[in-house]
Amino acid sequence: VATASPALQVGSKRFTESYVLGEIVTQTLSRAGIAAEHRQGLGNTAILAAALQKGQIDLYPEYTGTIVRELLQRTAPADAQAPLSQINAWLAPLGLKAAVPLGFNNSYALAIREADATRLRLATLSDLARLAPALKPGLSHEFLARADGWPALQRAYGLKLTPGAGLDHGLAYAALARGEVDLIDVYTTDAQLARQPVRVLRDDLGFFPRYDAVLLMRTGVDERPLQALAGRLPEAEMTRLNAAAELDGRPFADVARSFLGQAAPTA
Ligand code: PBE
Repeated sequence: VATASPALQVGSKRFTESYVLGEIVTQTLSRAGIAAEHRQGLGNTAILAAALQKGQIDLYPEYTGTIVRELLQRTAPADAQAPLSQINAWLAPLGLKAAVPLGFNNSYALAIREADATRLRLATLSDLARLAPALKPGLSHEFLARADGWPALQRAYGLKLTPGAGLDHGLAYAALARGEVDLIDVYTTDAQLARQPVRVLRDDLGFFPRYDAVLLMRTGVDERPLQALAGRLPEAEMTRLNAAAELDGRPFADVARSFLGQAAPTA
């Protein structure tokens, strides 16, 4: 049996935004006088959720739709709209709770090169199904496998495309720009969306749930020192922080520090 670590263990997934948020959470705890360590980029959602339930980490940044569809495996359409109180009622038997809604939604979406979108007149995911263009999808590993990912999306829209091998999300935009693939899954707060000529196809059937960013934690963790972060990250602000880390190459800790510097003076 492992002894409880004195410092709170903050986890993050392996993509830019998760690292940035993990740093913001860790620094917020430290500034409140609570010992905290950031276990960076531990893996995908399944790995983080398992680490949390085993007590290897105490909290990590997560998204409501991911909790409902992937962790809780709730597939009913209405469940995607569940308020945090309902999500917490479902999480309680697992010894978990979600708190501190950060203020933005980061959804999955599919995107193609702007030139293809114009040439093929594609604006929505229904267009993609109806026109059945010969596009080669290059989708991220997690999206290919998730309950709210490719297989269910393909069924919902009747998409007749066959994805190739999974790729790392961090490399998807470059692969799209080079023409190695024609269709990628994106995260709507990705910094690259504003820097590259890509078109995000509208989810006209409303397949994707909301993915509001929250902090997922073990029930015993006190969220009060983190409450100051609630609503502090509108979507544009999160995208700006993602750009600082990913496009300007600033270290995650620096990005978090300058964000927190605005509101929370160092103790
Ligand atoms: N998301 C959208 C995913 C990745 C893209 C943020 C909801 C997640 O980490 O669950």
